[in-house]
Amino acid sequence: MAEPHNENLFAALRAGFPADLDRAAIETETGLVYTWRDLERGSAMIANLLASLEIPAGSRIAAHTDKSVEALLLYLATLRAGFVYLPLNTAYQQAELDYFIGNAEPAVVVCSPRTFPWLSKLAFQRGVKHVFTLGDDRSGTLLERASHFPDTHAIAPKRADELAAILYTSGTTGRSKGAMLSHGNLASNARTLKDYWDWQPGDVLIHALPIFHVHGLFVASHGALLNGSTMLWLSKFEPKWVIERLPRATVFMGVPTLYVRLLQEPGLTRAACAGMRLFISGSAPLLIETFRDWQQRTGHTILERYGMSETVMLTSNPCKPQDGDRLGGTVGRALPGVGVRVVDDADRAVPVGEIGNVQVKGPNVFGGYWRMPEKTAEEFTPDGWFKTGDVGRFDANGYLTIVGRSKDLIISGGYNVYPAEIEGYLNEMPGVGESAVIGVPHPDFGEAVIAVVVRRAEAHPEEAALVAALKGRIANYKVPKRVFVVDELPRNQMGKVQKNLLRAEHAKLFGA
Ligand code: MCA
Ligand code: AMP
Repeated sequence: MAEPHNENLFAALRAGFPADLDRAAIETETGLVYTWRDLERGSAMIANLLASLEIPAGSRIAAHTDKSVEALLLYLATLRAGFVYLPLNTAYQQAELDYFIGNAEPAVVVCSPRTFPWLSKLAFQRGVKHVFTLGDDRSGTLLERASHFPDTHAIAPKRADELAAILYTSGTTGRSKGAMLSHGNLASNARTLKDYWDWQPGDVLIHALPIFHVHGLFVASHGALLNGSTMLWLSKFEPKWVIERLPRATVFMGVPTLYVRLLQEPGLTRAACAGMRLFISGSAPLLIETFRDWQQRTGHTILERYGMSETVMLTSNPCKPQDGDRLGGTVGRALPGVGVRVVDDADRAVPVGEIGNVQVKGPNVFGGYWRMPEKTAEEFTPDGWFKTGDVGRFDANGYLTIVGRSKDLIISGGYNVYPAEIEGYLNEMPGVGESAVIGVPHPDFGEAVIAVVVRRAEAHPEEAALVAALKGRIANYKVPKRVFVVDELPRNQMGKVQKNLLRAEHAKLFGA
């Protein structure tokens, strides 16, 4: 009898590896070259180690590790062993990690040797059985232990609807929700993008994004792996490193801040970009100025696309000329197989050109939030459309423009910050009565987080002290760049804080 088809995402990615496994798969900025065979063997050894732990099916493997090729191998190993990958931003601090580990209850935590002393304690207190370390220089117990295991491994059989990864996205009420993505969600989106973005046999990707969020982990890595394309792997975004690599590459993906910073480099020229095929931007709105400046400087038109942790990619500007033009200021059309509609508050489609709520449906849309059935139910319409919380409009050609958000969300340098979470921390600080956290335009980060706090009677909370106190508690990108202490917040007749007035007041804080 024929083996049932294995819908494990790793099987799909593995099928994209080239026939010659001795070719370069990944080159790092330190000059290390990993072949496809290295990815195959390395992920097998780690998968065998995970399988040997005798942890239950569906166990979460949490990774709070610096960006490295081995961290990517851990992801691939988790998939192939059939466990659930839980990536955690390295900027997260103790209180944030305590919540994620308490909520997700991973069986395994992998952390950097640097954070091991406190993170292992926190994990063991939360009932985690296994804590391994992984440094960015191939040090640590994960690789030491894995080196004793065989370098072949039969990919665990999975159905498309089985869980592959949980990505925490901050919640509107301040508590993060774990978006549950299945093997099918990720594989279908990866295949759609391979085709729509016209990945070519000789493509080479510059991988400059972190690998603990959708953009760097899924969109970028899956694209290259599925296409058998070499990745020029950067442990962090450094504009000069990217520019040095442009002549050898064909594809680059970045959040708008990366494009803004690259434009500041004199080395960004038409000649440097002559061999490039595609520049892709997403995760936050790309300013039309950046889109135009890029066209002028490089001769290339950035392809902007739109997605979410809950849905992976939803819309994209065209790649192939026959699919149409790339229109700056828009996020393009619904990807093939993905349903996107713009509706009013009663979930009725609004006419073309009118603004409404963006809702989506498709094989890429997640199954729900981890252990939050009520929250999940709230975010879907009765007929199964997911409410993105984004507000947009379609043009007559089906191009979507995101004009705002109904969710109270700030996107700073491509990272999401939920004001309610920061307000919660501020409100607990001595001398603070209440607070309002808002996003204001910022030339580098697109939006910057700032806070307006109301002092308690007789109290004199100071900006520097509040910022310092926050720095120890939350990821640095969430810490307000400025804190203003005031006597009261503007409110409407219903008593609701008028954040729009605060945004207007501080709109020019970081320049026009
Ligand atoms: C760093 N800092 C920031 C940010 N990043 N402040 C605000 N927003 C940020 N994003 C601050 C730090 O707090 C620190 O301040 C100082 O900058 C230097 O920190 P460092 O880590 O050295 O910064 P950097 O290396 O220059 O990082 C900037 C960056 C990074 C490269 C733009 O933020 C980044 O990689 N962003 C990409 C995020 C991403 O991949 N998003 C995709 C999400 P201090 O010294 O005062 O502490 S996936 C997604 O959204 C969806 C689904 C999608 O559609 O893709
Ligand atoms: P995340 O929670 O990290 O998954 O972020 C998803 C959110 O990022 C979306 O709901 C949008 O608000 C925003 N986003 C992603 N791509 C774009 C884009 N190209 N333009 C505007 N907003 C975007």
